[in-house]
Amino acid sequence: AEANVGVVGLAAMGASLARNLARHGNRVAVYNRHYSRTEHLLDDYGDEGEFYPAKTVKEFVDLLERPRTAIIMVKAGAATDAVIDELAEYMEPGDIIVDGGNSYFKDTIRREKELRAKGLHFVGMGVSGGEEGALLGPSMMPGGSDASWERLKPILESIAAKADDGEPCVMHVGENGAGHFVKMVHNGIEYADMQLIAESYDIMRRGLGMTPDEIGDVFARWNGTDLDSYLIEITAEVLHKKDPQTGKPLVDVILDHAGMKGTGTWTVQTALELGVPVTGIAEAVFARGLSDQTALRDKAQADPFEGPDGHIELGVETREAFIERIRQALYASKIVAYAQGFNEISRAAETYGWDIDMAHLARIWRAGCIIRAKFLDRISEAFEDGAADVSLLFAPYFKQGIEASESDWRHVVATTAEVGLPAPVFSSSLAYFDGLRARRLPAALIQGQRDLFGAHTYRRVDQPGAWHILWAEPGQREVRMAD
Ligand code: NBP
Repeated sequence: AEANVGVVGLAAMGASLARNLARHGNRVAVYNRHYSRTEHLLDDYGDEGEFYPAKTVKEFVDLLERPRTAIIMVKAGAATDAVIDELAEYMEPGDIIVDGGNSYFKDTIRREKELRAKGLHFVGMGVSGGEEGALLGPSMMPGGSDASWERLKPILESIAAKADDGEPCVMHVGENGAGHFVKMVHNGIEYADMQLIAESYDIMRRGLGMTPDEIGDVFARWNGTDLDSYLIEITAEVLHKKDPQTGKPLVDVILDHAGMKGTGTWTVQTALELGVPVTGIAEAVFARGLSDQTALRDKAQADPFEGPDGHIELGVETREAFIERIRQALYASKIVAYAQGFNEISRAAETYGWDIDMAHLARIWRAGCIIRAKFLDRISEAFEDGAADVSLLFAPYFKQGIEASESDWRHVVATTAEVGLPAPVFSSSLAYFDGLRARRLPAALIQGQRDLFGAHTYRRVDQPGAWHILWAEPGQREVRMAD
């Protein structure tokens, strides 16, 4: 046995991760179902470090020092199960299998249980940062036993992205599915963040009639504010890019249908199961869905509805002043989206018995991953203080931020509604915020309706117990149904 770690699956992600491991002094066994990928890796990058190629799974397992550590980077779902089964056949108690793919966390919980019964450690690890991150330093979120973390820690810390203060962007998130869960929510937050940026762009483009270049300049400037983040930075780059074929702004020749691979949908489905409102993420997923409803959108063009055309009349206000309002609206909505995402993680931690250090989690998203942003430092501080225990929105830094942005946020949402520009995450985030602020919600009326049509009972503000009106009886008496 020569290798201290192995990688199975050498497509974009696995090959990059294997190279990253080898570049950091690891002796890396590599295996891929089709050997050609293994050959390519060795031909092109074999001199970057010590690689040990294997043609079969058995050969791969034999190459690993005991106790063995194998990282799987294959397509999520059935392919991952197939690879795990093959590895488990040759591995021995105490060995570690790490799944670094985008697996659904419930699959991870199941697999961990099955492999634990065989004495193997199974670690579900979220890996963020795409191909470049995997090569140069990803943010990694492993979930599994303490014993497996102890052995993985030095290997993973050596290849992780480093935050500005030098801290490696990897932590032991919790047991079994915890790592894949937080990676899923990370992606959900990413959806909301991207949609908010897209809405800001649309307001400037269609609402204010600005060019992609001008808007790119605005985003580049915003990157020097509280919004400083990778996504804002790449937005400026995309908006400044010209189409190599026509010379037009690239954004104008890209078809306006957004794709998705499923983690956003999982985030929302899971939030519904857990009963946590993640309105920002949900609206972002639905906005991508609407963009891809070809028949519906074609029909709306062929048979258009009357209505305003999206143009914003500024009146006495300068364009610069309105752009600043958009920035404030983006910032406030972004805080709401992050707060909701962290709420989903807290609820899952309670439900699945994970002990997740939220302050640390925010810190490992500061580099390597797609949602890396300056304000994650602030999020981390908020959780450290305990100020964000109920919601990030109550941590003084964010509470003050939202209050300072609030009037601009309302103005932008009201204006977009008036001129007919869709801003689903801006507006739903504001509705969530106002729902939170309300002393009384119309939920009381809903309980009344539910009691009338389904005898679902209601609770009273002044007395304990569950109450019901005998709606169909003469006199419509109120009865106490239970305590
Ligand atoms: P893909 O998701 O495209 O998967 C391709 C790999 O899976 C190849 O190595 C392929 O082997 C292998 N594979 C398949 Br498909 N079926 C298999 C089977 N039944 N048995 C053995 N191997 C099988 O690769 P990727 O884009 O590198 O992503 C890898 C994982 O990382 C995925 O779970 C992905 O969701 C996740 N991820 C991707 C990104 C990203 O930016 N791309 C970011 C973060 C996480 P073959 O070569 O023999 O066909």
